[in-house]
Amino acid sequence: MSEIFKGIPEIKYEGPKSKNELAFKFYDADRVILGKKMSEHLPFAMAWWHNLCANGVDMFGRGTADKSFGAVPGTMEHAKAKVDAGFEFMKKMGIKYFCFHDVDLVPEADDIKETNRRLDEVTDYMLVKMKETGIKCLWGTANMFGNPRFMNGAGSTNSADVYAFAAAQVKKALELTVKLGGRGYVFWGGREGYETLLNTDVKFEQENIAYLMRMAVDYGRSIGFKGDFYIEPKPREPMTHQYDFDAATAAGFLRAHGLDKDFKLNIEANHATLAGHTFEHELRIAAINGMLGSIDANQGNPMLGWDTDCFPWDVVTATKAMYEIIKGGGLTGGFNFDAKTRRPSNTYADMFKGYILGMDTFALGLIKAAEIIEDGRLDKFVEERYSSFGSGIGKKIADRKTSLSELADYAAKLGKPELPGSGNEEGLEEIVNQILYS
Ligand code: XUL
Ligand code: CO
Repeated sequence: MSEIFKGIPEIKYEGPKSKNELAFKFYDADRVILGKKMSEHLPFAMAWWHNLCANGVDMFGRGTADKSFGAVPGTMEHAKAKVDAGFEFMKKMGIKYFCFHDVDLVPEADDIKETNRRLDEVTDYMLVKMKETGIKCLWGTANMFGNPRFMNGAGSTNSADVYAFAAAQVKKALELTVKLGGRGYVFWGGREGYETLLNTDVKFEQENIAYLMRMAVDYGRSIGFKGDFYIEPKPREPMTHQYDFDAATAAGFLRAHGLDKDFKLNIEANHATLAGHTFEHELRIAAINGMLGSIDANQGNPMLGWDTDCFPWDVVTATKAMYEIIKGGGLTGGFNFDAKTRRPSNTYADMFKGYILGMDTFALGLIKAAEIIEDGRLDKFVEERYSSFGSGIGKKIADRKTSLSELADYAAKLGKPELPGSGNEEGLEEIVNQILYS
């Protein structure tokens, strides 16, 4: 097999002063931060769909990037060329994981039996490459939104036949994930949502989605899948109302349907901002629910109201995110770059630059988050902020050892409480800036 990304070397760490665009300035895989190597804190993954399939096509024009990798698109030869390209790319980047949808791997045939045969063939080839390189699978998923049959959803469809097809795809994608040793299995809502209540039975649709997930857990466990299942929340796009709106909604859904032991969340930055939240908010909500699973690392464009899947370059957000992840006990998954280069960034070198940017951004975020934690001033402030719950009536509340009557008597004796103290937001932001920029 000949080299595909000719002229692009293995990407090395050269340090913050380097002017080499094809080098890391901050991601130094073996550097130890808070007792762990950077590469262990940051298990980065390549998204098969954006990196190897997306060619820049949008609703106004054709693709700008050539992702044929020397083969004719739509053929099995092309499917294998993508494998060659993907493994060469990951090796040169020092990326240890990949994520995939079933239909990212092979052209879908009219008959599902033939699609599955193609999937078997390509994953045999991938396994060889995985053995050669030591690269692993972070998670797999089934694309249950692209094909027209899913126009009304998959688990939430009005058609029993389409539901059966969705189930068949989940079954196969789970088998492939197990075959490739994947750490996780993702359900992104796809078209699981609705456009208008005038034609929709929301309760029935949500219960059907939960049943599909339950069957997936039962089948997955029966074939030896030991990893986590993930819901990837998103509030809108493609449907006007997506059922997995945000982390809190997804956590509630999982609990309501008894799925919370097997599922965690895959939090995507751009989905968080579409929901009107920050990335760090979604991570905190996942963490406090015991559902901090995996990350789809990207960012939105604040000028645009849709899912732009930009490579992450906002270091402040990455710092806040890494702060939440470390404080939340880390991920069971990793950092999948669900991100694509901009349409005019259409060269092979741009593919590498996108990942260098994303990896350096999270490396900086990790370095700075560790400094904030080691500095300790934020923690100390928060601890003091709630200190009234450490003794007296506050301790009784914290220990759940009081009652409305006792609290009412206490309040009556007090007459009037003092104001609860400054939140010191500006002071804390100054501390974060001081650590970020010194
Ligand atoms: C769509 C999205 C998906 C999922 C996997 O917004 O994020 O790519 O990550 O289906
Ligand atoms: Co995603």
